[in-house]
Amino acid sequence: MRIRSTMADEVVDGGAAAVSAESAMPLAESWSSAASCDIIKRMAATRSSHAFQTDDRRLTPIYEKVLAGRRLAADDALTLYRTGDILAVGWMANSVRERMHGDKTYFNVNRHINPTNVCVAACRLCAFGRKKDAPGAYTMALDEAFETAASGYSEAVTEFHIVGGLHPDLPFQYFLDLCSGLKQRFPQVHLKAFTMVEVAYLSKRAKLSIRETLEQLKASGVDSLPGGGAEIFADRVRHIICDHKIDGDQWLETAKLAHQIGLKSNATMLYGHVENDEDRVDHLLKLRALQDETGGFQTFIPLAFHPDNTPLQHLPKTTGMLDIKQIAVSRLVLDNFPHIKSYWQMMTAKIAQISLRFGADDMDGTVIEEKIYHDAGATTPQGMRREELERLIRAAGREPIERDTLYRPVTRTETSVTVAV
Ligand code: V47
Repeated sequence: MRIRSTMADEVVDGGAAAVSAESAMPLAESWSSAASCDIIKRMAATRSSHAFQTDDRRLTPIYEKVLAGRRLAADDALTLYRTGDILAVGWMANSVRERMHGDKTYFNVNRHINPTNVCVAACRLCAFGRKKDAPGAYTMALDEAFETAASGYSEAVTEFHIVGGLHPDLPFQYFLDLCSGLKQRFPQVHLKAFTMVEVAYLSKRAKLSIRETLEQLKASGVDSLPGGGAEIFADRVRHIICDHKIDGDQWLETAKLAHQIGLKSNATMLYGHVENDEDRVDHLLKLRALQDETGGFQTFIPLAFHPDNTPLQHLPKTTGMLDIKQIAVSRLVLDNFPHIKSYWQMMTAKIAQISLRFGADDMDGTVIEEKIYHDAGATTPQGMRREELERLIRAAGREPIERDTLYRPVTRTETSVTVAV
């Protein structure tokens, strides 16, 4: 089959001139001058890039769907995972990314607060959680949590990212007081707090429904929820990596209730352990179906498994190829998710930077004090200055945009921080 990109190379001076995703469509047999003018106009209006090419014939129908803005099916997603042609998959993901966001690349200035690492769940994937009396177990008194929040504040943080273990004794009131206390002290900071797993656990401890739990958290100051705890929805995998957590359906149901009461959330997928391609596709399609229903997800964040110091430390680390492929497949399959985040803390800054041309439009934040990955062997720094993040984004040919948690642009001057509403 001929692809119009070949023709486009003929109509533009210098064969290196490029075609955008929009202009590279199947070649019509007759080529009118009006049509070619239209193409040239569109080419001028869009960024130049090289033409789509692949030796893997299985990718051609997927390419056609992507260009036409048609939804990919489970089989398409499997093919994307199984092809060796990472550049062709990246080309398609990048074309979608540029269609949605142009060069814009988002980051925020945030601080992580992990109030406790005490956790009843003992997930095999985790190096962070501790039993109550184990060495290294900690639980912050509320004042300590407020001090922790304040200690990164000189960076003019716009978000507190708050997650922790499932503590068997801390009362629900502790979490409500934590949020209301933070809001009182830092009224302009967005609280992105508690995974679906924590919400479900708190509801049990408080003997409230999930909806009531979410409503009380919202009333205490929670503005949105992070995407953690999703792991892989398939039961077979969950039994191995996180047996005592809520199951996939409960995670999705909790997210749905959060969205219904007006709380946005993110979604994650932990990959690179014992899951297979079918499990990953199943996970992505379940998220896509819920997003069709609620529209409440903002960002999808694929998380590469870090095995060090976990009971699964015999497993190898993910490769750069898989990390990049996962970003690209996520962008292509999750057509209704506004953002795909390449979390630099977990991917490394170098892979995260490259992924900005493979489908990602967000790098997460400056992040003060990350613990979960560093306990599991991450060797990235625990935080990055805003200037450095901006430099990495610019060096990828993208435009850095500081955002708040709801993706509103943040403008800074020497003396003020303004969020466009
Ligand atoms: O749910 C735990 C994962 C998640 C390991 O919403 C591990 O903006 C790799 O969800 N190797 C918590 N991953 C982090 C998280 C997150 C991170 C950044 C941004 C956002 C967001 C959310 O970390 C857990 C689990 O899936 N995790 N242990 C590990 N050894």
